[in-house]
Amino acid sequence: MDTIDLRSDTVTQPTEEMRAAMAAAPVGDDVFGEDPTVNALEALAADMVGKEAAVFVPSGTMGNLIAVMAHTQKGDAIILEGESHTYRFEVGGVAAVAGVLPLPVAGVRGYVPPGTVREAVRGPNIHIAPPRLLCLENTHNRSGGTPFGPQEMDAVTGVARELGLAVHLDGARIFNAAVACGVPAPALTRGVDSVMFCVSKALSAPVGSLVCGSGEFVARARRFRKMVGGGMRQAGIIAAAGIVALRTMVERLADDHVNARRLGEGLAGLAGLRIDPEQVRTNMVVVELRPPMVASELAARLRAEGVLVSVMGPSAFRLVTHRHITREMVDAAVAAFRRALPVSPEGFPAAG
Ligand code: TLP
Repeated sequence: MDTIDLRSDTVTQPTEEMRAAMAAAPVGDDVFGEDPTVNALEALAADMVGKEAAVFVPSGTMGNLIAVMAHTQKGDAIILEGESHTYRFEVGGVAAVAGVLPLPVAGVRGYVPPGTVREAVRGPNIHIAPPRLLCLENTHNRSGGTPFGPQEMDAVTGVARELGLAVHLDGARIFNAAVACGVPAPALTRGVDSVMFCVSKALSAPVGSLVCGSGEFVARARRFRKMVGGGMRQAGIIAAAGIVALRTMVERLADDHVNARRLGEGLAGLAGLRIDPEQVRTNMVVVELRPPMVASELAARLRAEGVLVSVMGPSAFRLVTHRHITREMVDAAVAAFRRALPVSPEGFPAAG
């Protein structure tokens, strides 16, 4: 039985073309700016999101952190959505390392409405940490991979600009958003000062993310990358896979979105699960369980059926489609759910 791994798109393996490019990559010392493959990836990345420059980092977490550091000074405040990855899942780095005060605000399926930004900005007032930066996330992970289109992005970034805030976008999956909205990525990033995106997620590269923005911003971010230990040497070995990822893996994301919708529709038909397939717009499906079902218990039963999922809380989990998940595997996963679910939801054992 082949495992159907729906935990994340981070599990994708490099393609043969990536492995060949890695083996053949010309390299140099990237801390000296001398790795031609890293330089090529950075130029390509900046171009693909319509920015002047980019810096290659080992992870999305480091990318968001150094972007915040490059936009702020210690004691500043940053506004971010309360379910955002940066607020909830990056080990509190913005507080612990960047030394800024996170001001979480309530989003609507992960979107920060312009009025909410206005309400969050107070001052000038001697008592408060001055808000300098707004952090956005597109697609929004916790709300099930929700993409935000150009109009939504322009509305919120326009207000931020009016209020004198810089804007950083956690665009870990920005190409999923672009493909889902049917627009080129720069239509989603034109209003932001910086954007981080990952080549290591659905684009299938083994390692790496890019932080993109103006030349001056990226020079500052590059210093902070060095400060937090992200200066790599012959990093062209991994950058080579990133170039192949950007050239060959973006268009196919549409297949993952079709498969996620199919998965959502299949699961919506099962008793005990709560899903709105209309909300499945990229490669994620968030499944809520009706009580008394317990997510960890159902996840264990699914594991026994060869299906891996990510538990998001006591009564929710997340399924992510990606390059290794075929339409047949989607149907097999739905069948596994049918077997793993109790005959009636009440029959499901509570957490012991
Ligand atoms: N997300 C991972 C886990 O950390 C949850 C996943 O499986 O989805 N921004 C967003 C929106 C992300 O989803 C992630 C990773 C990151 C940043 C951090 O990227 P990495 O894992 O490269 O540090």
